[in-house]
Amino acid sequence: MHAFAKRLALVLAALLLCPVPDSRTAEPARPNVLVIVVDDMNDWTGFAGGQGVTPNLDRLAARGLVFPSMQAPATFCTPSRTAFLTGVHPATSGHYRNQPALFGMPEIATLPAHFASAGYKVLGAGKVFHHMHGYLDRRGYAEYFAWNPANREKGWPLLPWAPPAPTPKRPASAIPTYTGTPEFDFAALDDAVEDRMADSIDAKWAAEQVGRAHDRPFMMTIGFYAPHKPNYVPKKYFDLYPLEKIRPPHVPVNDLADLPGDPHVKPLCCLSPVKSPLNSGAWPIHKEIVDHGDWRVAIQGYLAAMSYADAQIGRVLDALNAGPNRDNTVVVFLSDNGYHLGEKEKWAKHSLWQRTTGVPFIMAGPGIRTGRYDGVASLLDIYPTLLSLTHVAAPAHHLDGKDLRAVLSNPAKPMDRQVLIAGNEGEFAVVTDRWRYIRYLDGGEELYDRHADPNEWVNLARDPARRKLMDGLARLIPAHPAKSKPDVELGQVKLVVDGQDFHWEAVPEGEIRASDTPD
Ligand SMILES: [Ca+2]
Ligand SMILES: [Ca+2]
Repeated sequence: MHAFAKRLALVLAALLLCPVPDSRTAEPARPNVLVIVVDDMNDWTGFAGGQGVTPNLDRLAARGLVFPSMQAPATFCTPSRTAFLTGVHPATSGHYRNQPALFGMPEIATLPAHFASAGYKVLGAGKVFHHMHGYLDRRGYAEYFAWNPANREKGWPLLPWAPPAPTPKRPASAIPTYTGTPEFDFAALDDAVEDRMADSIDAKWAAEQVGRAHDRPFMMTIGFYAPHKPNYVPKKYFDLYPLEKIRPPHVPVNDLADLPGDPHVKPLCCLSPVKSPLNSGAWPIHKEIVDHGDWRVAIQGYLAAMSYADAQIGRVLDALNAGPNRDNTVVVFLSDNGYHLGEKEKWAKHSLWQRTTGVPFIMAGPGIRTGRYDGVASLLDIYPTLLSLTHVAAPAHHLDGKDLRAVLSNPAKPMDRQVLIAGNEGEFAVVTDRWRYIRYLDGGEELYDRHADPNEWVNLARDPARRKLMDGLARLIPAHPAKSKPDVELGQVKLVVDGQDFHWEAVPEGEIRASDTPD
């Protein structure tokens, strides 16, 4: 070959190997994705104007878009997580309760699995899927950080409230002894133990990963257990909240009188099979807490854990911002559900009210405006929105959420959404920018004007003039929602543990076993 032609060929080959970005023809650069999930964090965060001391989240909020009206698609931990990780609504999948994620639909490409198949290096740590044996769907992960062998085999990477994590002698507070709810506990630990705590260890690992260069775009999913109860966190976080400065929420006398049925007799959510006093029922727990003078004490433990979670998130965000991925990483921050601290005389979550279904949510990064978007949106929207931001093609299965890309670039323009939220099987809420409509299994209804009554104190459902409005909202509730996936389907899907890895496999027809999963 002529020397010039040879050089030209070499140059052309080099150009092919290292294409020069061209706005007309080049594939758009794919940003990294960092998904940060917290457990049971409500909107008492600092950036939402609450009492929580959350400086790291506040900084993320200042450089991103905050969604004050973001809604969880379900009121329990597992279905909310399953929904955002699959893009499939509980009314489509039948995942309403805390069954292991993805039972009955192992063919669904989860967000991590789909991004892995699109070429992303997918990393994970902590509680992203729900915990417990086999709840963690490992498909797609290049690495899932789980250093404790026993917990790894159980699909629960590291328990935050059991050894080797530092814990106090339980119960540590007076509340479990009079409420009978052992999980409802809190204690200030020695500040020196912070680095030995589960969320801290996961944060350290995640920080190392997001702070260094990778050979391809990465997706990091990092989940923190805090502020889920029990709240065992270092004393310095308790010290942020002197008891005398804590302001319990206002709970109007007789707020429950306008609920359908008698909430002090029948459990909330009517035919709910959930009988835990934390979940609903006759609300004895709130009265006991107030009678014992422990309202501020119980709030203090929760807020301390919120600040501890914020500090761990800060470790990850600081590493991201100090490293090579700072300008090319989309950050998504979410909680799987909110939390009652006495509102509606209730503690914990599982209700179809704003206090449970409203979740803190921030997106930040390239292509995302700063400020706030006040319209209603759903955690289901995460999957299609991340596809849009990363130019990853859609998976084979139908996604029930909406792409929020238009909102991210122009938050002033409302989407006018109607969002469906699943409670217990057959119980739903429909939330729009203006209204919240709730319908229970026995036909009981609630209607709240979210503009005039953001605390949802005045149930308008008994006003005949609202009938047409409620009928219109009820039309979003599917006539035939998917039946709940029963736990007995354990035998249809097998958990395969392989070294540090484990995944689900469908058991071939005719080989249905009772269960491959020891307790
Ligand atoms: Ca949760
Ligand atoms: Ca009321």
